[in-house]
Amino acid sequence: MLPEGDGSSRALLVATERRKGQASRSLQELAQLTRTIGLQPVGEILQRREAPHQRTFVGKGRVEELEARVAAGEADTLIFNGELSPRQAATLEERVHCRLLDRTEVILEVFSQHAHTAEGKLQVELARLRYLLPRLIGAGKDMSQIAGGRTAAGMGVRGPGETKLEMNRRTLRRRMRRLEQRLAETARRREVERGERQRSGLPLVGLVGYTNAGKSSLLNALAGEEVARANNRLFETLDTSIRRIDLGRHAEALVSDTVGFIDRLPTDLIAAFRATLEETVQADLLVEVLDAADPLAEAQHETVEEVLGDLGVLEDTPRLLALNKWDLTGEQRRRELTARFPAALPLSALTGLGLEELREELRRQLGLELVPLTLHLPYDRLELLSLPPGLGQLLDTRYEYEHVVAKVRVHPRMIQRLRPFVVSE
Ligand SMILES: Nc1nc2c(ncn2[C@@H]2O[C@H](COP(=O)(O)OP(=O)(O)OP(=O)(O)O)[C@@H](O)[C@H]2O)c(=O)[nH]1
Ligand SMILES: [Mg+2]
Repeated sequence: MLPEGDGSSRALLVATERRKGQASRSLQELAQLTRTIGLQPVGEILQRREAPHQRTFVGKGRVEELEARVAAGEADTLIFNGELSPRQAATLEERVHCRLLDRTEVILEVFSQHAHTAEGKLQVELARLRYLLPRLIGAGKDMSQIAGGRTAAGMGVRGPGETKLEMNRRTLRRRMRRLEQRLAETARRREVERGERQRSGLPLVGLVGYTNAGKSSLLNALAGEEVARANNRLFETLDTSIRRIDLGRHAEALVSDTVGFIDRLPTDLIAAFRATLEETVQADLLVEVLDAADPLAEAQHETVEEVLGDLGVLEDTPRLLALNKWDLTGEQRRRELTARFPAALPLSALTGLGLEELREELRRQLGLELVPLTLHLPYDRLELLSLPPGLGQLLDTRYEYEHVVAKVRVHPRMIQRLRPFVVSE
């Protein structure tokens, strides 16, 4: 494990960029991720080049600089803003004698610190092992260290031979199969729960968005109570929580909150979290929560689109864009965002601005606007008056000799069933 939050470990961030300024946002994000796992970013080494160097990520001169700065005690950890190939990791480990992490490992570490449920923990461990397997270079490590990531000092020193390495790989693969089986069991449980949800007849709205955009805050604001932990940390939420939400005018929907996305989300993580995310992407409608106060909101929107595409979200799933944290934006930025996203809803989970409009838009897009009807119901069909919650509402009844005159407001999908008894719409 990495040291917890004391900030005593000093990290140098290492990045390459093709054009000047291109990596600046991504480096800021890396610094934030670094602090999230309890390390202190103390400096950056940025090299302009077409692509990371094949063996050493940065060029020869920069590697020498890294060696010198580490030797001078400036930092005890190097964090690379990309994914180190097994070969790069091995070469760098021979050259620079300190702990090396790449962006993927940092994100994996954040995830593992934030995984609270059994399923979340299994998913993170599986993602870690998938990352580790091709990088295992066979020093005689015990499995607990291996599962902790390629972070233990001295790891990467070539081991006594292939046999030990093969044995480690086998053990790792066995553990991965075990994890996959257990995840498959939780997936079956989910399937059952999903069935129950479908029987409730309520539509499912999935909140998606970049990490820290305010998804959990929005769910809490809609629910009117704290149902999901919201925090100014990246990847605060890793599990899916679903709540029944009152959309006003007697309409209801289930709303789910889930793990946030980030630029270059490691593919192993997407794979491991597929079950959790699938729940969301099968929603009847997706609300993309965008942090309007972030100067790079547009880029984050692109990332979210990409990840949704990777997850196989259907083009025809209705989408709604919510420009959250509107309370933090200035006039100029508001104009820019409204011009760029004309159909989006400005809102603030914090102040409640725009929530009524969001509810109304959800009702409209989900077809939950209730339709008023007058019915003449025969006495042997009175059970039809027990309208499922969220799907209808009984306004008035008058008992007459041959039938009951009932005034109702119902969801469009109830109309078919009531059709034979409708006298006026
Ligand atoms: N000013 C302001 N702050 C907000 C608003 N919505 C959320 N925040 C803050 O933004 C931070 C992130 O909010 P979360 O709700 O945890 O974000 P999230 O999208 O669930 O993040 P992850 O679970 O990490 O992906 C918290 O500190 C919130 O208090 C808003 O409308 N206005
Ligand atoms: Mg959250």
